Amino acid sequence: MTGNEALDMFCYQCSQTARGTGCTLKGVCGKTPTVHRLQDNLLFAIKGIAAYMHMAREMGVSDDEVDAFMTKAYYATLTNVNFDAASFVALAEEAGMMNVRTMRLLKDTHVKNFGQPEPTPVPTGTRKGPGILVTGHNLRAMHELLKQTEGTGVNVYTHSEMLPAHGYPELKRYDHLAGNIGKAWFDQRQTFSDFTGPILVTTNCIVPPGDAYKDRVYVMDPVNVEDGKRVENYDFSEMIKHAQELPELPEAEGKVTLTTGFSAPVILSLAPRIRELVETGRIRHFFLVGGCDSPFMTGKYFREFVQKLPEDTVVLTLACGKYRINDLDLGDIEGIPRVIDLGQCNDAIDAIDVAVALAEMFGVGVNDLPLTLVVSWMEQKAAAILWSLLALGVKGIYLGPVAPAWVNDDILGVMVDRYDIRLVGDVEEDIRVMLGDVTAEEPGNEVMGSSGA
Ligand code: SF4
Ligand code: SF3
Repeated sequence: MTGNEALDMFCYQCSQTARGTGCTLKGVCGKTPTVHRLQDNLLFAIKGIAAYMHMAREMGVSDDEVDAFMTKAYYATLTNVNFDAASFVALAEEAGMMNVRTMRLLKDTHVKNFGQPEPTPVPTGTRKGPGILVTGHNLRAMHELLKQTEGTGVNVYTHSEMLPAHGYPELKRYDHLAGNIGKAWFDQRQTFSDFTGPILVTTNCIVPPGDAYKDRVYVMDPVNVEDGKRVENYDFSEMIKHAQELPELPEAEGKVTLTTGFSAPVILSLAPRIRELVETGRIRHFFLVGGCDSPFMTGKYFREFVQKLPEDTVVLTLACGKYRINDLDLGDIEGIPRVIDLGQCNDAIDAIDVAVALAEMFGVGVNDLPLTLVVSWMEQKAAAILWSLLALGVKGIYLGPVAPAWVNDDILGVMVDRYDIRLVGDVEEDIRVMLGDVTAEEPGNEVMGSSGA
């Protein structure tokens, strides 16, 4: 049992709804709870694609194939259209492939406009003077802001998912792109209160602003909060003026220097070296540890997991989940860093490219590589990425910190049987299973849904 079945379903989208309030056991129309939950699953994946396609559109890119899929998929969830559970699993896989297409479009336009990311050290302190802190994923906003702040004396800092901006040549060439402040999105009440300048929120995640800083918060489409100052048409002049009027930031050294900017081409330029290190046993296993983060205590799993990995392992990471681990100094294996930051969540396309290229180099399938994915999820972009990985045939993904609440036993059965999905459990036992030191059937290594998490 998943423990998620307190309510079998809840649907109130049509006039037939039970008692005029909601269908909770089975639809008056005949919709089953599993179909209803799979419809929600599809809607969540669509929301993720929408977020990435919105970013691509901001860069001037759109795609008829993705648009047509979105229309078809939304329509499938309308009343009295589709009662077939299996077809919703197929639609979820199709959504996964559409998300692959969307992430690639987005990556290509980022590279075309800002250059191929390259490994870049990023300070985490502040420089004396006025500053603006930028969070979210919109790299075009960062580029426009850097252009408009050039020569004004206002420094620009990155927060959360904006960290990878430091790796792009066309963005890092601005000397006043001064560093990274804070960690994942959920630290923003504290981080934004402490920061004395304006804060620009370009995409999710925003937390409703606290009184200490809400008059310094600027939002841009699609982000909105009550009374938020809006930036229109990438015109940051009001915010820059505001920065010059607010108290300066102090000269302060950060506790760590982070490194970001490991694109797929950078990693694959090291492919012959990686091959040699794997074949001589000096690299035993690769892990992808990252994804969307949440403030739950259970998120501690991911840091502890990486800390306990043996020294002959390499960790790829991405998205805001990286902040659980990117301050760890794990050194390198003969020049190959042990923690490699691939970028934002949408840069999962680079992780896919790296895995496919390594599989080709070793002459095996992706599932035969010494590679395990340990993915954290929070919002619905992560659902889209999960379906991308499943649609590409990736098996044995470990998911955490909790099982999706929309999964019931029927869906769970498919997730486990077809995709071998697992839920993260005990750190040490998980590592032993992943490294092949123990099989999953032994006690303590349960498949998804059976660990009670
Ligand atoms: Fe109920 Fe079906 Fe209408 Fe949803 S679509 S409210 S399940 S009758
Ligand atoms: Fe994080 Fe919101 Fe999703 Fe782009 S900033 S990964 S949670």
